[in-house]
Amino acid sequence: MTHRTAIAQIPKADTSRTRLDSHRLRRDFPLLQEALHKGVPLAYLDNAATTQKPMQVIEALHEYYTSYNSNVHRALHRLGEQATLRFEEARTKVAAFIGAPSTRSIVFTRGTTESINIVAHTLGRCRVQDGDIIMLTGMEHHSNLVPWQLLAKQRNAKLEFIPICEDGTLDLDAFESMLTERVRLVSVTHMSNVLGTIHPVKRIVDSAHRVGAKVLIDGAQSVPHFPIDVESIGCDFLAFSGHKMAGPTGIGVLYGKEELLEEMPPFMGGGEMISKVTLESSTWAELPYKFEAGTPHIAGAIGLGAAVDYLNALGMDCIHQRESELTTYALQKLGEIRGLRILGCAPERGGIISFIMDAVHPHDLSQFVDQNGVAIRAGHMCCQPLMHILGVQSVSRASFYLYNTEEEVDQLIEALDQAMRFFSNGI
Ligand code: 7TS
Repeated sequence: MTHRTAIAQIPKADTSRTRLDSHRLRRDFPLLQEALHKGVPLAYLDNAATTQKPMQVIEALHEYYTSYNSNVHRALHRLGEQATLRFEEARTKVAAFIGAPSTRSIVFTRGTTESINIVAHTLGRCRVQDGDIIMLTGMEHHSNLVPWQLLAKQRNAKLEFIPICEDGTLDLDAFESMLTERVRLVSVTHMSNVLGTIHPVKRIVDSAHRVGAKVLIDGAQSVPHFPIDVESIGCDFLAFSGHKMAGPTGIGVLYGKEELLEEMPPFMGGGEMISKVTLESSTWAELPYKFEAGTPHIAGAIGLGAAVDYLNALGMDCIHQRESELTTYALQKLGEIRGLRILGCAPERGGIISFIMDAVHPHDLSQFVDQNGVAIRAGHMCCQPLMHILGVQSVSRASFYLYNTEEEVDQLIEALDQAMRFFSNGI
């Protein structure tokens, strides 16, 4: 049996930390080479929903299934050993990527949603009591709201919300004045998937810790786009998804401080998460396996490891810088369209821009620009409470990743112009 060791060419590290060449990087992404709609090139601007995958990731998945497909942590044969090795290597890469002190604090999950649910079901059960407070914001994705609603109902706890300022930032002075010893948990998004606001999570963590609250950061929109170091942020938990960072769907991560993961009961019972089982009771496996019942998404984890390699080789700071440039360009161009309103104008923001156009419903707009090869998202973005706060039913959203270009922004602007003309004349 032979194994290819170099699964795909890893992009060269950009040691000079100069500007990323998005045009060149696009060649790594097969789907971006496709032309949709009668030869019109695809401008994929729905990266907050999911990103495209580079060949390096696709080949890692292919190699697993064709060269060493096997279950992990059980087989003594060579295939099983290789699968286990690659699976655990991926965990090590993920730990290093977010600055986690140990692989024991990295739990593989299905994604951000599952990661948050694990904490709500386990830490929630241990720590949240009658009358306690769980603090969120009004701009959370439903994934970081509904699990806490369920927990609050079960434990007779209260949800409170950090107020949002006009510009889309959080009112942190108000937050600090709301903190009491009843606040058991604070769970906030690092970057809003609607407004693009990047929140100062370190300040939030430090303030919450002063009253003994634990903090979960929803990193679904931050981990893929800029460098994150959990030790310097000091958060207790970080949740994120592989598919938003050039990795496969169905794999995600829960980072947790070891002492908290130790304290928490298991989320699901089954194989792999136990140490000893009798007919009456069981003891639990070591971290992180206590939280990984059943056969995990082996290919997904290995693919995520390949995605981490890919992003590291480009440099997360370079990715952030490139996306900031593109966002500035897009904000300026969109700002020039009459009858278009951009939602949120926080000084610290990432590559997500939501907007509404006077003359066009977001759903119609999304379908119209799709005819011009432009993929944007329309709807409530799984943030219905934020829509209510903003006084809108739904929005249109363009969101960027490392392979997007100024030309694609121009394609969007041209399509929006055409839509504006079409719908103002046509209605
Ligand atoms: N949290 C945030 C901030 C998100 O943006 C999303 C997904 C999730 C949690 C859930 O992630 P999942 O991988 O578990 O589904 N956001 C979006 C979006 O904005 N458009 O589609 C999915």
